[in-house]
Amino acid sequence: MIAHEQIQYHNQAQAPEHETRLQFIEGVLERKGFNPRQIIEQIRAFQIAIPSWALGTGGTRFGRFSIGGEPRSLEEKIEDVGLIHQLNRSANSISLHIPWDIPKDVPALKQLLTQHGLTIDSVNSNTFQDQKDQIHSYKYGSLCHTENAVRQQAIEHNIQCVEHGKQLDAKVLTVWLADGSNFPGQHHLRKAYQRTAESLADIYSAMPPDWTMLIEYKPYEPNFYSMIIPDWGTSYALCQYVGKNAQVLVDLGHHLPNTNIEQIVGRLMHFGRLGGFHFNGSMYGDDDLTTGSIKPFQLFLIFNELVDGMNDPAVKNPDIAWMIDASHNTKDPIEDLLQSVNGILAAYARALLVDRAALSQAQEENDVVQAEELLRDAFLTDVRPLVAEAMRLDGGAIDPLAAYRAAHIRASLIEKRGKFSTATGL
Ligand code: RM4
Ligand code: MN
Ligand code: MN
Repeated sequence: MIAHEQIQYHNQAQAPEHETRLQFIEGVLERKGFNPRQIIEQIRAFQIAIPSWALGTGGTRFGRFSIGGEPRSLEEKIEDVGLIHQLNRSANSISLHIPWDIPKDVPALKQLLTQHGLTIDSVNSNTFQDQKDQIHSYKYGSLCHTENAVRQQAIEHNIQCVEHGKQLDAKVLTVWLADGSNFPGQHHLRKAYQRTAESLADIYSAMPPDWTMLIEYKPYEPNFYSMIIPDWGTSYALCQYVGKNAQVLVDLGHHLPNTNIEQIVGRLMHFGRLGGFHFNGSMYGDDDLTTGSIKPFQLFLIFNELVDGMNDPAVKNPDIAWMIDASHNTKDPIEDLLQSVNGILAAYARALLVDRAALSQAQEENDVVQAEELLRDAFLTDVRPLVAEAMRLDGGAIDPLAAYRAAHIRASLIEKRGKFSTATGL
């Protein structure tokens, strides 16, 4: 935790510069016919979940370089997310991964969550690793496995995840499957799909009716010849097969290079099946980099599509669960998450600045240049003062990253938790 006074003290120093920049952008927007205060309110309302597994240092198969002071328990993970939320007021929930985050003292956890103003966003199952006490191995798959006993074990695990989630008032189960094959001929592709669909249907029917199942896709890794759910089309087909409370989850890093993700977003919203979003930054694939660090224009275009869909009364899409899904090999995880939240909110804010009526007219008239210019104009607007103001109004820091650094939080976490503490996760 950081003292409220510390944030206020920090904001006082930042205030003159912030005010100048804010007034300037407010003036620009007003002249264009926007209501800047309304946009700030929309930014304030946008909340992004933090995954419990992103609070420690991530590793690659070559090594792991610990930052120190990593959370050693679910309680400490909640404390870290609480700190992020205190600084930016935009991260009011946490996603759990089972078995990394099995809740033990439920009343105490609930109290801790309330104390930090947090809720549980979703529960994520893990059938991509074998656990110590596990009877059957997932080496050759989980929900798709040829042997019924292995499938049943994986189904049971997912149902257990729902049980853990219920204890903490979660209502979303996210299923990401590592299942797939590494060599041609290894899988009977159709049968493996059919077994997966049936297993997912069994999990779905065990979920309470007010729960949502999010089905995530990924084109490769850890399997490199075929993945059971490689793309949004497969996720969508599975959702339709299992039931109306199943939705597709788009993870930005789960696409092959140059995939048009904004078009996927548009399609899924059109079908009313876009239920969840995992933000990260990607250069080559599932790189799990800071959101917006590599392709900010693409992130803006994705938000442009999201905002358009969310504003259109003809679109019958459910509310979307927003989450960051990143892994930090190089940076302090908390700093990376603060950067990501700011990047996401900035992309959202820019998308709110698109003149939709003018864009629609340009599209109808096939005025290609005008349509593109309208998007570029919104994208090139410096919206950072709007994001900062949204955070400040909610009691957060004008510059959360600078406030975090000024308070020397990592040093105190290392002092408290030790140089070699390791968080469960990847
Ligand atoms: C996967 C995927 C899932 C996450 C795991 C840890 O690549 O993105 O969302 O649960 O990583
Ligand atoms: Mn993901
Ligand atoms: Mn991923």
